[in-house]
Amino acid sequence: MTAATLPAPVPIAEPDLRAEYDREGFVVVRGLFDSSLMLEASTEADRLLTRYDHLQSVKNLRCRWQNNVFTGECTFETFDPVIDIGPVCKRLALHSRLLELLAILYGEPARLFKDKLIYKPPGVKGYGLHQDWIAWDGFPRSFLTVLIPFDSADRDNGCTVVYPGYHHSGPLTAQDGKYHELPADTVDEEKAVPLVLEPGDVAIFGGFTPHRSDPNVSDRWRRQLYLSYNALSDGGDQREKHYREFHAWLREKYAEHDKTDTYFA
Ligand SMILES: O=C(O)CCC(=O)C(=O)O
Repeated sequence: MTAATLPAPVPIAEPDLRAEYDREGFVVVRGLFDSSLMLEASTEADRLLTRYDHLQSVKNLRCRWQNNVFTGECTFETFDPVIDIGPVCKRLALHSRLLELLAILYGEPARLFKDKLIYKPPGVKGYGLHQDWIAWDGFPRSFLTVLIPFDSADRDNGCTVVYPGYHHSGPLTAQDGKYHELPADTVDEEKAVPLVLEPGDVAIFGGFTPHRSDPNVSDRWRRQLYLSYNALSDGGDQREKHYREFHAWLREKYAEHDKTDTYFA
């Protein structure tokens, strides 16, 4: 497809979108990115797995692992961060259409805070109910996350599920700087919104929006880029500081389990 034949940009009704995000704690925008860019992203995700297989170690702080719910096998799941090894992921993170969308939601420019590529292969476990905001000194209250699917995401392959409205209550667990899962009865399951997405779509949810995901019980992967941002006036550029703090926090957590030979590469 040539640039001339690309579909017209999806019209974004600014006041409506911002009002919806403020009210619900999340929004979905369909067709933000064209199929050729999403194909490039998909190809890069595959290439990263083979090109950087030497990085896939349980000692490497860049990598996250999850158990396979059928076999129990500890399985590579995530690169966090990813934009320093994935130029297409970086282009997506800084893409003008995405930054324009975020500026509508914030009413000011956004700054990239964190970036991870979750592969979620078949069989891999999901995530318990939680909010992303964590009570670390200066952690931005404007934190939000953009989901960019590289594969179709649905209930069977364990799409992320959000619970609208609860973000108005702010943090729902102790503000002690630790990660806490939320008890399941914190939310009304009837309000669950599965983020069923196609490549090109994006979903955006705030740091106080409870969310979770089921295991991937399909035979398909659910590769998805998770990009987090803060509003410019809420701390400016903090990505480097965030990863310094995040690595220190991970090292402490691993040391509690006598794992002290970790590194970042
Ligand atoms: O993979 C998912 O669906 C959710 C991931 C998530 O919530 C997280 O990384 O904090």
